[in-house]
Amino acid sequence: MLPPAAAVATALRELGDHGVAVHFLAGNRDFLLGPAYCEHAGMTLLEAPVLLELAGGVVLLLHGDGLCTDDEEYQRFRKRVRNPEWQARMLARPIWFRRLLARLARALSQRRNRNKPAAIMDVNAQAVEDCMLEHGVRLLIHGHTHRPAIHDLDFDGEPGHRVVLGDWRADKGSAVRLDAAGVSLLELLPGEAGDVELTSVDQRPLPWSKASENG
Ligand SMILES: [Mn+2]
Repeated sequence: MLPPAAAVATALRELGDHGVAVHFLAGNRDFLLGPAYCEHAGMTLLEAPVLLELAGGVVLLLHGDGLCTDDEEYQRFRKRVRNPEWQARMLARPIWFRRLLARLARALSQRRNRNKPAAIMDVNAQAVEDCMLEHGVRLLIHGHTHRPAIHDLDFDGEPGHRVVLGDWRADKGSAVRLDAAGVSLLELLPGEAGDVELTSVDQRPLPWSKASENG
């Protein structure tokens, strides 16, 4: 049997071979995943922030952890591990050492997070607004917080949305669909025929479309 990382790479490559363009945007746990693995998996490595031109507008993609600015302890950790020098030092260590360190960091973070109020672990509203204004976007898609929803925002009378993807479990996935009709938050559930059922759990017209005006 292949080790998990190789099995995932093989599955992603198969998906790519079926004509699905696969892109990877690092989060708070997989930030050491680099170009070699992406090439192996046949996917394109993205650098945050990602600005996508879609359906006549611009969408900002982020993992979301950088927006949780109330969690100062985590933001200090994030700054440290996103530093290229720290990453080079870490990648020079043997794999067993990195695995051990990752397990330790995960256990420590779980223990700390148990004592953190839920609001601290969510995105900070001001950080969201600042970030969207900085990039000149009215649609932001992120994950990380495991609170799937579409939030409505207001930019001087113009509508905006923050779409939050849910986490993936063995029995449930989360996705966002964006087309001319709007932006939809989808739930993926296993279907009876071994396929996948897509259900739209929330949707909005695109914030730059006529349909969303005065709405
Ligand atoms: Mn995350």
